[in-house]
Formats: sequence, C-alpha cells, structure tokens
Amino acid sequence: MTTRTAASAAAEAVRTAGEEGVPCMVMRGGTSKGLYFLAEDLPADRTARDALLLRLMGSPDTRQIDGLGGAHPLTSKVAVVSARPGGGVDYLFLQVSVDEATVSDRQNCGNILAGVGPFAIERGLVPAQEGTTSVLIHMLNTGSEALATVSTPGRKVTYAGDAAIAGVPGTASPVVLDYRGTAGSSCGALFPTGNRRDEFAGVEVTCVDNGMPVVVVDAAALGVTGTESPAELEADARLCAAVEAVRLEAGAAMGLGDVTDATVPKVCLVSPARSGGTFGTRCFIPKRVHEAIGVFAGASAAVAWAVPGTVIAELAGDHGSDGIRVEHPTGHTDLVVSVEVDRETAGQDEPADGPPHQSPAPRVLVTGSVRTARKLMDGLAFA
Ligand code: NQM
Repeated sequence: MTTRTAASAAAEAVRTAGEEGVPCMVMRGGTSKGLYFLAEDLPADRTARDALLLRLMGSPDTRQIDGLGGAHPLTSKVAVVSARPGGGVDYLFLQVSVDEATVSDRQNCGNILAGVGPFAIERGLVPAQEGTTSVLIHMLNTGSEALATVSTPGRKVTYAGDAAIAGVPGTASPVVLDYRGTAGSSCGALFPTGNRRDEFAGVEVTCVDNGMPVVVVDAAALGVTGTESPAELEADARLCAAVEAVRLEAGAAMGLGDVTDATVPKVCLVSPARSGGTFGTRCFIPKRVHEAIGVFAGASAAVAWAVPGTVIAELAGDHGSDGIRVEHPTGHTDLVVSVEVDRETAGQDEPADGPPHQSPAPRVLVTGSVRTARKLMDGLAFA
C-alpha cells in the first residue's frame, strides 16, 4: 500500500469506527488493564489498525482524556486474539504509547495474557468445558506458548473466586498459566550477550530473556536501596539517566538494535528481599517504573537469580526451590521457575590450562504463574 492509500485507509477505519463502533472487551489482566479485540474486528492493514487503536486509547496525550486509556503504560494495552488453525488461539500484544503516536508489538505482556483465555472462551473461539477449560495460547510477539486454565463451572467463564494477587484489590478466579518456549524467545538466547555478567555504562549487569528482555542490575550498584517507591525513582533524574545509559548499551548487545524508542529491554533493579520473599525488584518499563512487575520480566529476573555467576546470584534465598517470590512495590508475585544448571562449574572462569569446563548451558525447565483477570465491559468502542 502506498503511504497515501495507507493514510486514507486509516482515516476510513477511524471514520467507520466513529460511526458504527468496534466490538471490544475491556479487561483487567493481572496488574494491567487493556482493550481486547478479535483480530477480525480490527483493520487488517497495520497503519489503519494502529491509527484506530491510538484514537480509541486517546493517544498521544498524557491524560488520554479523549479515549479509553488510563494514562499509564500499564493501562494502555491491547490484546488481539484469533482462532489458530490447528487449535488454540493466537494472541498479539500491542503497547499503545500514552504520549506518543506509536503502537508497538516488540514486547509480550504476561499480565494482559491472563485475560486472553477467558476472552477466547467468551467469544466462542474455544468451547467451554465443565469445571475448567484449557486454552492453548500462541503468543505471536515471541513465538512462545502459554497453556491457560480458566474456571468454567457450568461451562461459563467465572471471574469471581478467591485468588489474590498483589497490586489488585480483592480476590478473583485464578487463571493458571504454564509457559513453554519462553527462554530466549525475544533475543534468541536465555543470556543474549553470551555472558552471565557484562559491564555497560560502567555498571555490572546480567542480560537475560525468559520471555522478556531484561537487564538485571543490583540496585546498590546504581546507588539506591531498591525499596524506593516508583514515584521516588522516577523523580531521580540522575538515576533515570544512568538506567537509560545502561539500557541503550545493553539493548544493542542483546541484539535488539537501537532501543531508544523501544519498550524493551526493561531494566530491573534487584535487592535483597525485605518481606520473606526471594528478592526485591523495581522495574523500569523502561521510562516509568512498574507498580508491580511484569510476569515475564519477573520470570526473566528469576532466571538471573537462579543461575550462578550472574550479578544477583549471590542474593540470599533458597536456590534449591522452584517457587520464587518476587517482591515489588505493591507486594509480591509468585512464580514457578525451574532452571537446570550445573552448580559445580557454572559461572566459574574457565581453567587457565587444561580443557574448558563442559558444563551445559542453563536450561529453563518450567515457567509458570497464577494470575487473575476480570471482564470490566463488553460492547462497542467508538473512535
Ligand atoms: O513482563 C509491563 C505488565 C508488563 C509486562 C511492562 C508484562 C510481562 O503488564 O510479562 O506483563 O513491562 O511494560 O506487567
């Protein structure tokens, strides 16, 4: 399509959606909130689709006052879902920028993912079973998969339940998620630089990708404790500049190219646990600081913690356990992350003489979490 035709297709898509509306479900997924669409209800042309989504969200505008977005990256998200030939569903995650006219598919979102199973059942893409229904979700952003188990008593999705997740008031029905193929799914390798430690912009880091490209840094190395609030961290201009300098160098070394305008990699400041968890986190996503932590960002940081030789491997915690409690600004996220490592030799320097260690590369065996989701509104969205 020429630029001119793409622009007029975009204008036409927005005009039609302004008059007729677009079928849309608003859901909370985990600690995020977003708009869920069937792919067939959005324009197939990308320029037209993005123009429509920007208009629906009210972007660009720091308040998103003329749209459905919540004026924060965590509430300016979109799931596009369709039946997958051969079974299950396809899920494309789109991050709609709040204050810029951009829509990005460069990252996945494990929180919005929590609503995809319920949405797919509600829209009839997957038949509900008695009791629980499993939905195999193919995550298009990373090419990995999630098996979501959704409560469906009486063959109907139920959102009421007794599962609590930190960062969300009250309780809701659990959505149990098992992930497959997350290791290296964005960057091609679990440790994308080939190292367990690197130095970027004068700071020692570990670059890791277990579903999300993450640069893990010991908070102390950046002169903070890791207990500061997101607002305090965002107000610290020195810190934000240091984080961004590290991120730009790390992103290139992780094979992500120039990440100036990209939402990945995230930079996760890690510190000792303070409330009985495994370790504490403050996650730059990347300009704002997460009020909790992304599921895949947490699962990636967990790998860094579990593997000897990384910048946070020495943090306290039971390294024999697969249950990992990631502390964050509004509580904690429980994850199951099991990594096979050779603890005797992994991370050690190669011997100066004699044959190199034959220790196998760490292998992620299991990654899983429990999230909740809630249907907030189902109807037509007007552009
Ligand atoms: O890491 C926000 C979130 C996310 C990402 C972000 C996420 C994940 O909604 O799996 O879900 O990091 O931009 O928590």
